[in-house]
Amino acid sequence: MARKKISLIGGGQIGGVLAQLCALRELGDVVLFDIVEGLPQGKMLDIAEVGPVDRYDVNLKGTNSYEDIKGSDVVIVTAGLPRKPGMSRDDLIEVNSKIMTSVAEGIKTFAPDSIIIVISNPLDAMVTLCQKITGFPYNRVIGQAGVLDSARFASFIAWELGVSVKDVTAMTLGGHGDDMVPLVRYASVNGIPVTELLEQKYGAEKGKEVMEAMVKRTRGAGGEVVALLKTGSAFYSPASSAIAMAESILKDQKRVLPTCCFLQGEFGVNGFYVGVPAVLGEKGVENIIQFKLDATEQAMMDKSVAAVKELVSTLK
Ligand code: TXD
Repeated sequence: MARKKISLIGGGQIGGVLAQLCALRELGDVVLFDIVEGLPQGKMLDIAEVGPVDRYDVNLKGTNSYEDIKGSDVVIVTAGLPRKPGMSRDDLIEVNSKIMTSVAEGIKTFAPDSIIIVISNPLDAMVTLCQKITGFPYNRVIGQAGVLDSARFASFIAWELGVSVKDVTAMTLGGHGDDMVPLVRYASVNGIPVTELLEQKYGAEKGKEVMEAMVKRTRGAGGEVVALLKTGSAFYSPASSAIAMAESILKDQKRVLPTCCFLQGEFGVNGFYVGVPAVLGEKGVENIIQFKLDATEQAMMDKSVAAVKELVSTLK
């Protein structure tokens, strides 16, 4: 099997962790691109030099030239500014749109057959823009938000119930904003509904309140990290989340991961990028898994989609 190639556009906080994770998992050869001279070269040299300790053997290259991304199977984009305390993700749209425009042109020219995973914020708008400029088919341009938002939700549930995070499944749908939709009904501990476990622990009413608080914390979880860091946003968790998606694509694993996908009628949404469960394999999005939302969930989904629509409408 030919060795895979992953290119990372943006060599900042998330980009650096992405590169290290690609190396540790030997996903393939890795190129790290940034416009700042020396930054991607320095990070990749640093990661490469510890191969003998961590025992990975892949080619790692830092670059300021798009030529080097030629032949990429997967491209992950983190180029763009992160939030500062008090900012919403949407405040980043103007400056990050300009950056995304140049990035998408670079990918279109030099890696026309790649599958793109966008991480830059505001996520739903940046994926939309990236697809428009590259003109790639929708299945090959996707965004990372749901894997992380879901992991945060699952973490809070595990901590609350005192069980291993490994045994909790939970999922969020919708846009990557304050109106995201954590799916309470389907959150489980090895298949046992979390709602039932909370009711056992606290009684019906208090159980509901505790769940509501976890939903609220999930929605604000990115901001919670920003407020603590003060100088940027979360970077370990978005990197790991995007790597789970990239790995499923590179190894054709067909994992079902909440992914920001272009919808054409699914969940009642037409013509917008929104987070939904998708099968990720060698073709990118190979299937969108649909199921019936109840009235409350559908109302939350509609609200989240409305926010995405409004955000996307401000794209120039
Ligand atoms: O889950 C998610 N989707 C996210 C997204 C979770 C957390 C943060 N998320 C967003 O990712 C965040 O709001 C930012 O928009 C991106 C990247 O976050 P990161 O923390 O890595 O930001 P940095 O450290 O500032 O890195 C950005 C890099 C930096 O090195 C710049 O020099 C570079 O982007 N940059 C560019 N690279 C290529 N091309 C251009 N034009 C460019 N402009 C800046």
